[in-house]
Amino acid sequence: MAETTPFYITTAISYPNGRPHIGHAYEAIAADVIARFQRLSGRRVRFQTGTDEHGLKMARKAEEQGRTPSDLADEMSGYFREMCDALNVSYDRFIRTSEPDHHRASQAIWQAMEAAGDLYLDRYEGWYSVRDEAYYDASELVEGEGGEKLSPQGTPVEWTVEESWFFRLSKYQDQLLELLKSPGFLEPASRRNEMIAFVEQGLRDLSVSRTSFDWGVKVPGSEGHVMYVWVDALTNYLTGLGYPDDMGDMWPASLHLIGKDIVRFHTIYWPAFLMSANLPVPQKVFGHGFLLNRGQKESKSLGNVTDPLELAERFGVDALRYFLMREVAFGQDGSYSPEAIVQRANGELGNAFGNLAQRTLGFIAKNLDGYLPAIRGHDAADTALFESVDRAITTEIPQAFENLALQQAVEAWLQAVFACNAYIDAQAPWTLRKTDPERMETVLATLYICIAQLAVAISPVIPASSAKLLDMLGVPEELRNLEGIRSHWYSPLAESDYQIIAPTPLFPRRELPAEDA
Ligand code: ME8
Repeated sequence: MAETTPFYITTAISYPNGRPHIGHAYEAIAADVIARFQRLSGRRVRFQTGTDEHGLKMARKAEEQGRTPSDLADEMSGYFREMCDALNVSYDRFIRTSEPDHHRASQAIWQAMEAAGDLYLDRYEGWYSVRDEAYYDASELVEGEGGEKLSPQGTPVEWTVEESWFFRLSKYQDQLLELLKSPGFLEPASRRNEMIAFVEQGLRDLSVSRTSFDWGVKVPGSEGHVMYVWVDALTNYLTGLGYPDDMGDMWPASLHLIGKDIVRFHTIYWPAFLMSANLPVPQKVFGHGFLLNRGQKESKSLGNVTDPLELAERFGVDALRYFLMREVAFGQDGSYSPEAIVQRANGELGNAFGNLAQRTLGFIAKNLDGYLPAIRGHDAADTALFESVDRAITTEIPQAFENLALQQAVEAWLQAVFACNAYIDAQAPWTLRKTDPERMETVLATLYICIAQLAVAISPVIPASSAKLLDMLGVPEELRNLEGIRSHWYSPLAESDYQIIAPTPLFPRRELPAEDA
């Protein structure tokens, strides 16, 4: 049955070598919006996020701070989880790769790759970037300003010579090319060409274990080797479903949502590991863009690193969520600033939607004692409004969400909100109150229905505010989904003795603090 189709969505798991930044918040929020939309459409959703705790980057950061990697991971991972909770990210599991079930899953996939004859012992000699936790071919390196060698991501690389297990990546070249070329696997399509070119130039086998440090998952039966951190990190997606035990029907994942810098790991290495272990590959990988602070990358040296929770506290969780989805074309890079957040929050959430709800509910509370208005026959203006809201909630918004065009989904919603505003101005219920009180009631009822529908449709983006509004409207929980809100729920509710109390503002006006004004 369509209602129970499973949908498994994951974010990247973050390196807890520092506190979360705005890019982490952006990815978690985007994934949450998609997960909530899928639940709203009646799908059975599983949503996983977490922290990627092994590897040299973590080991070195801990050493710098004179503590153990596990102590560093415990502290920092806690901040990532706190961030998700504070931003209302509705994950089913927050995974930490240091957990025992994850070690077990990683060792199991290793053994499956070994059984397939895809692992062999050799010696690695080449370049490694600790910041990216990635091996690079000499031909990929670029020159820095001081003549030093840098990875294509601009991070330092070091020459590494070590005994290592290798994975026969080269064996999967043709299968990977076919996968990368299959429509829908890697989106946005603009990221595809780069990956195809990388595979076409010939894949070299991948070093998949390290012997110079021990902070990682132990390679089964191979003393002194820990797995290359990306082998265990990628396996988190299986761990969360119970691998190597029965994973139910959630695998393959419907969507791995990740940033554009880690597409190679997810669309080349990961599918190859899965093919080797004889497991299906994910249905889709989406590489979103980067979020910039007033057009600049955030960095400690520039002193512009923003704490996402501070932004949420200043502007409101839903305002931040709304801004990020509304401002940035999903897939492309985007920029944020306090002014831009305040402008969208005040203009679109506060004035356009919040005021519409406030005026309508306030009017009902004041003039009808809070009793829901009766409908006494709709005219053409009402029908036209119903049609535009219906088009938005049945077609435009769901299609855009389904296609991961998150910004377009919000725009379609906003257009429908504008249509309601134009309607209330044209119908002027405050005038009808004196001239035609019956028509006034129909107008208010029309608005009431549309507002409830729009509150449900935008709930993936602003879940807490939508719920608060639906509570004030008195819309029962079971109707708060795309199917339910289109049913004929209004008349029974209007005939009940439900009474609206004076509404409280949903989106308090935000001012810019002096330092940002
Ligand atoms: O890459 N804007 O972890 P990570 C948007 N542990 N997204 C950003 C961003 C920015 N400014 N900066 C980073 C890792 N990201 C690995 C993943 S998955 C098996 C292992 C995104 O903490 C980045 O692209 O460096 C990635 O998707 C996520 O944040 C975590 O980055």
